[in-house]
Amino acid sequence: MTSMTRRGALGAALALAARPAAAHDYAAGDMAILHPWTRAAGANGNGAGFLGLRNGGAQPDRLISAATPIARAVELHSMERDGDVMRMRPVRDIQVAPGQTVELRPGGFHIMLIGLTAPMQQGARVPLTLRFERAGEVQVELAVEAAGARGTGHH
Ligand SMILES: [Cu+2]
Repeated sequence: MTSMTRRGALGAALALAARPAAAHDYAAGDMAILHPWTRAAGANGNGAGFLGLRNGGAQPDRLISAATPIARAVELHSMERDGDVMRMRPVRDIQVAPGQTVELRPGGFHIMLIGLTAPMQQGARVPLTLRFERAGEVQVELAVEAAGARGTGHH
């Protein structure tokens, strides 16, 4: 039952494929979500979602979870240098102070997509639900960039 539901959502996601990788932004309450993107990846691997979070409100807010139908699990991660290696660690939340913009980007905070149930192909869009403590829930789409992309040049 669950896998059928998942497949249905995935079909809808892939139908949105092949749009140009233009900047695209979303809003939830006072929180702006700036150009969500990810890298092309094969099924059964892992992926990472990147985006900007701009808190235009007067209160602090935090990203507390994310979900997508195309991964078995989703975690919020930080990445820090530990000697010669970069290590990822799950974090409980990603805080955004009033007036602040926090960038989730390669080498830093990211949304870890664990166990992809389908490939993410360059040019496609992948649905992602973000949940904020104050701003609530918002549905966005990750634009799938090339496998080795370091950024999109939009920020
Ligand atoms: Cu990670």
